[in-house]
Amino acid sequence: REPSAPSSPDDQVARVKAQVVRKLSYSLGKSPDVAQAHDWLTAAILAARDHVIDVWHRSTRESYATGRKRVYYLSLEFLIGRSLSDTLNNLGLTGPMAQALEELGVDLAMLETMEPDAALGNGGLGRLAACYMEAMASVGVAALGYGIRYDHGLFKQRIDGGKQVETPEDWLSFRNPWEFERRESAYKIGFGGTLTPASEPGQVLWTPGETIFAVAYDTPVVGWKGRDASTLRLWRARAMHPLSLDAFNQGDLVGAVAERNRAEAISKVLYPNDSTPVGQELRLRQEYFFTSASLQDLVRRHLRQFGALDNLADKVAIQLNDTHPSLAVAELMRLLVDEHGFEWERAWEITTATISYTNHTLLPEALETWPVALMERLLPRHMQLIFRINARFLDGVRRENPETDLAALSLIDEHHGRRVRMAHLAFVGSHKVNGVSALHSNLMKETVFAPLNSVFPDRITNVTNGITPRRWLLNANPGLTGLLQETCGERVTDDIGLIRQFGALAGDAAVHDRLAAIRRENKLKLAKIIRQDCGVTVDPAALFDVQIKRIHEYKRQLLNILETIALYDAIRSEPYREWAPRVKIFAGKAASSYATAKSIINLINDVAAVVNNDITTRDRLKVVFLPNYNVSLAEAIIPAADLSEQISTAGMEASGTGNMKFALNGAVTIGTLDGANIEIGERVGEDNIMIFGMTADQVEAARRNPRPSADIIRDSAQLEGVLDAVAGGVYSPGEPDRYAGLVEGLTANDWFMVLNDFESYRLTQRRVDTLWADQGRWWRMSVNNTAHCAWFSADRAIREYGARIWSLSTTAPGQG
Ligand code: DL6
Repeated sequence: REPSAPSSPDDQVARVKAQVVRKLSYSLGKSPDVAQAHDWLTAAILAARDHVIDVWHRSTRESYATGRKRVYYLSLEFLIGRSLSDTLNNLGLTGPMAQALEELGVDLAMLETMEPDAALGNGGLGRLAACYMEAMASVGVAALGYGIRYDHGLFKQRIDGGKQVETPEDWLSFRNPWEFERRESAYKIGFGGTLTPASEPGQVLWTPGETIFAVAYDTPVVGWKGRDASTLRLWRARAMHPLSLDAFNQGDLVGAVAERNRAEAISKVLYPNDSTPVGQELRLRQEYFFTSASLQDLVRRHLRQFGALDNLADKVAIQLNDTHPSLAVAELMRLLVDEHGFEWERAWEITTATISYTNHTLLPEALETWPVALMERLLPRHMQLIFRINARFLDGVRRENPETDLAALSLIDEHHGRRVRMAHLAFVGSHKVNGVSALHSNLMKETVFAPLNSVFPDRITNVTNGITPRRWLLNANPGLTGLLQETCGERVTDDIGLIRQFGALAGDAAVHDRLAAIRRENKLKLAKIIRQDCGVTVDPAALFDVQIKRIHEYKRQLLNILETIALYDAIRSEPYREWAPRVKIFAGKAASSYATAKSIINLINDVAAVVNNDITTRDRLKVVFLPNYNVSLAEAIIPAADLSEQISTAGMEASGTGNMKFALNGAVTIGTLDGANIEIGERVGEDNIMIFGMTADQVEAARRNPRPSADIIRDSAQLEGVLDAVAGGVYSPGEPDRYAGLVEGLTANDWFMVLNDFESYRLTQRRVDTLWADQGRWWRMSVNNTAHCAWFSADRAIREYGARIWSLSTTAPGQG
C-alpha cells in the first residue's frame, strides 16, 4: 500500500514540476513569469493535495468496501498549524517538490514559511486532536474529525511596551487551498421553538424557532508514507435566508442581513480561552451546532452504508474531546428516539456503546456547566432528554443503594442556580471515560469523578497522550532524524520504537559531538528568529532554557521569572564566578480576559528589558519573550531547547504534550511530578530528568493546612529580595506599583505553590548549571531522553484507544 512511485527520481521531479505549473496556470490563472510567491505556494499546495486525494479516495473506498468501524473524533479545536511541509514529508515528496520548485526558480523552504498557521485551537487539547488525526491515518484507523471552521482562529499576539495586545487572526485571507466545500453536505440545526407530543409514545416533535445550516468543508489528512488519509470535516454556519429583500427594499440595510449575521456568528471566532468556559449563549450555540451537524452526518452515512441504526455501535465510535461536544449524548438520543423511532432503552444502549469521553482538565473553573434556563430556551428537547436520562440514572442508583448521595451524582447541579454538568452528562452517556496521563486518570477517580466512579468502577481508564513523531521529530528536527537513521537504521522513521537503540550510544563522545553540532545549528536558526522578533542577540553556546505554553497561573511562568530574577541577583552579587550562560526563553498567549496571566507576561518583558540591558550580566543571562506563540514557532523552538520547563503545580496539568516533544528532541526536563512528566521520568530514568517540588498529595495537604508565607519566605535565601524588588517597582520604574497586587496575591494565598516550591526549584536550577558544565554528562542525558521517549508517540496512544475504548480489531504494528 505504498504510494505509486514513478520510475525514477528524475521522472518524479519532472512530474511534480509539471503538476505545479499546471496548477499555477489552470487553477490560479497565472503564468510562471508573473506568479507571486503566494501563487507558487498555492500551486505547490494544490499539487501536493492531488497526491493526498489519491490516497484519500483509496482509503474511503476501502473503508466502505470492508465495512470496518469508523472513529468520529468530535473536537471544538484542531490546532493544525501549517500543512505543506508535513504533507510532503508524509508522502515522501519533499525532495522532488524542492527540486521541481528550484528548477522553477522558487525556494520551497521559503514558501513553507509563508503558509498561515491554521490556529483553530487554544493549546494542548487542540494540538492533540491534530496529532491524532495524523496518527489515525498513519496506523490505519478509518477516521473523521469533526469541528468548526472558524473564520478567525486564535488571536494574534503582539507585545507592545511589554504588554500583550490581541489582534484578529485571519488564516483564510488567501482562502484555504487544502479544503473542499461540500454544499451538498449541509444540515439544518435548530434552536429554541416548541415541543409537541408526536404520534408514537415517547416521541416528541420539536419545531425549532430558529434554523440555520451547517455546511461541510473537508480537508484530507494524510498519514505516514501515504498509508491512509483521514478526513477533517469542519462545519461553517450559514443562514437559511442570507438576505431579507423586504427589509432591504425598505432601506433597512442592517435588518436585511441580521439573520445572516446572527447565524454566521456561530463559526466566526474561536473562543480564546482554554480554561474557563465563557458563559455565553454563543459558546453553547457553537457546541450544539457542530455536535448536531456531526451526528446527523454520521447517522446519514451509517444509514446509507448499512441501512439501519441497530448496529451503530459495531460500526461507529464517537470520541468526545472534552465536554464541549457532550450534547452528543442528548442529540444521539433525540435522533434515535424522535427521528428513528427507537424505544428508550434500546436507544440508550446504542448511545452509551457508541460514545466515549476524554477528560482534559480537573480545574473546577474549566468543568463546563450550563444554566438549565438557558438550555430550556435554546435546546428545549435536549433539556427534556437530559432530565429523563438523569431521572432514570438516579432511580437506578437509588434502587441499588438507597444511601447514595444523589446530589453529587446528578447531571444537574442544584447548588449554583441549577446548571447542567456537562462532564456528568458525558460520563453517564459513555461506555469509557479516559484521562490523559496516569496521574490525571487516578486523580479523576479520587476527586472530581469519585462519586460517578463508585457507581461505574470500570468506566474510567487512562490513555496517556501522544504526539506525532512525524511533525515533532522527523520534520522539525531533520538533523537529529538523520543521526537516528544512521545509528538506529533507516527504518526508524517507520518504526519510532527503534530509537531505543540510540540509548546504547549514550556514552559515545562522537555521538555527543554530532548532537552538539545539530543542536547548535537549530539554536542558530532560533537565534535568528529571536533577533528578528525581540531585537535581542543570543549566544548559541548558552543553555537555552525554554518555557512555551499558554500563560496560566498553574503552569507557573511566574515561578520561572521569579527564579530568573534570583539568578540575575546572584550573578550581579558574584560577577566573577563561573556562571553557566543562559538564555531564558518564554512564549505563550494569555486569555484576553485573564488579567493575572497578562500581568505575568508584562513582568517577563519588564524583567527582560532590565536584564538584557545590564552589561554586568550580558554574557551570562538573557531573557526573551517571543511574541505570537503558535505551532510553527514551537517547531522552531523545540529542537533548539536544552532545558524544558514543565513546572506546573503538581496535580494541575492533566498531561502536557510539550513535555513529550522536548524530551523526544533531547532536551532535559526540569519539572514537577505532574501529568505525563511522571511517565517521562519513569522512561528516561531519574538521572536524566530534574524533578523538584511538592507532589500532588503535598499540594493538597498544604492547601488544607497552609504554611504562613512569612515562614516560607524566611526559609529561602533569596525569595524576600526577589519579591520586594518586584513589588517595589525595580522592574517597572515608570509604574512602581505595577506588580504590587501580583506579589500581594502570592503572599496572601499561595494556591499555586509558587512560594512553596521556589527554593526547591532554585536549587534544582543550580544543579542544572553544574550538569551543563559537564557537557559529556549533559549529552548522555540528552541521548537517554530521545532514546526512551518513543512510547509517547501518538501512534501508541491511538492503538490504546483502538484496543481499549473503540474496540477496533487491529491496527498495523510498528511506530512506537
Ligand atoms: O490532553 C491535552 C491537554 C493536556 O496535555 C493539558 O495538560 C491540558 O491542560 C489540556 N486541557 C485543556 C482543557 N481545557 N479546557 N477546557 O486544554 O489538554
